[in-house]
Amino acid sequence: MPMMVSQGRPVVSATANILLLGGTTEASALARALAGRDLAATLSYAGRTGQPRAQPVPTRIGGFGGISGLVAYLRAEGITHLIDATHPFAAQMRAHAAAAAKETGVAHILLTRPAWTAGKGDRWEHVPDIDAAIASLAGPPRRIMLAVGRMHAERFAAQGQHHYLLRFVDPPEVPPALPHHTLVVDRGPFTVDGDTRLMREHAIDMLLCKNAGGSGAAAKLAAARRLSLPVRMIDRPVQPDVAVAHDVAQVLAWLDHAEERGV
Ligand code: 3Y8
Ligand code: NAP
Repeated sequence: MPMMVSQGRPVVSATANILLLGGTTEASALARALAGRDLAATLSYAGRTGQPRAQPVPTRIGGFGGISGLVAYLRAEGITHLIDATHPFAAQMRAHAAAAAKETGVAHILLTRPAWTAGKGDRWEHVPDIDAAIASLAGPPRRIMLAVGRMHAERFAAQGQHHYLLRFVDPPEVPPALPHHTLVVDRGPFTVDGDTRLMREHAIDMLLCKNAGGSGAAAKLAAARRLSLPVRMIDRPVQPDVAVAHDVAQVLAWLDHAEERGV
């Protein structure tokens, strides 16, 4: 397979074999870029959703079996570059990827979008994690849009006095054990008009969400600003101390330089 060249520099060689940890808008954008370069790349999903978005590169679905399972996968598949494009709250996967890359010496980079920051007209209150978010809801009943997905929703039963508007990607097998809730089943990316309409229809008086960053989940923040609603913002977990890229172009440049460095 010929070595591809652009602007006179060798780009990553055709012998590269990339594992892309996915589940985000950025991962899908990178997969499209890699498919356009005819590189060997596999996008990996955890298997959290019923029908994950189809990808232009081969995909695999399911956990690896901890750090050791990922180490074994990297070695068995001859992975040369590990690109972690998981969500900022996928803290365990990110920690496992950093550890497995260190153990195997596989070139590794974290592709993550910058955190959101409050702008003009925003009414944000930051909390450090989900537990603090739950504790911060003590008080008289409110109507809260709980845009944190399915995995942690039921923990908010500790503050069962509120009416929660939930949004899940897939319909749950059993209704969530929250005494007062309305469930919407929808997958992002969402729109500002759609989220504004949703918040109005359900007379929402607070938005509670994770600081996911990126564009795919940002509509609700603009909707809250438009409606002058308070936002309870859950800050991100600490990310591993590894090389970081904030967009696809930076990852592609890293791939080329990683190749030039012979890793
Ligand atoms: C399985 C893959 C793409 C990626 C799209 C992004 C945007 C739309 C917005 C709200 C917030 C939330 C949630 C959300 C968004 C993107 C991105 C993002 C938030 C899919 C996907 C998988 C998941 C997993 C899912 C979690 C849940 C979180 C819903 C696919 C659609 C709340 C995070 O039911 C479940 O078990 C869902 C679990 C982890 C968080 C949670 O705790 O429930 N994402 N989301 C991935 C896998 O299996 O590896 O199905 O196609 C991907 C996307 N969801 O390619 O276009 O880039 O972030 N995902 C949050 O940010 O707060 C919704 O409702 O406003
Ligand atoms: P997590 O808590 O950090 O990871 C838990 C375990 O799930 C990991 O140890 C690993 O299992 C498996 N896993 C996670 N991501 C994987 C991937 N991309 N490919 C293969 N296995 C994976 O992860 P999470 O927060 O549940 O997120 C799961 C997926 O949803 C990720 O792809 C993430 O990008 C996406 N997502 C998450 C959020 C969120 O809010 N957390 C939002 C949007 C998208 P093993 O230990 O068995 O290897």
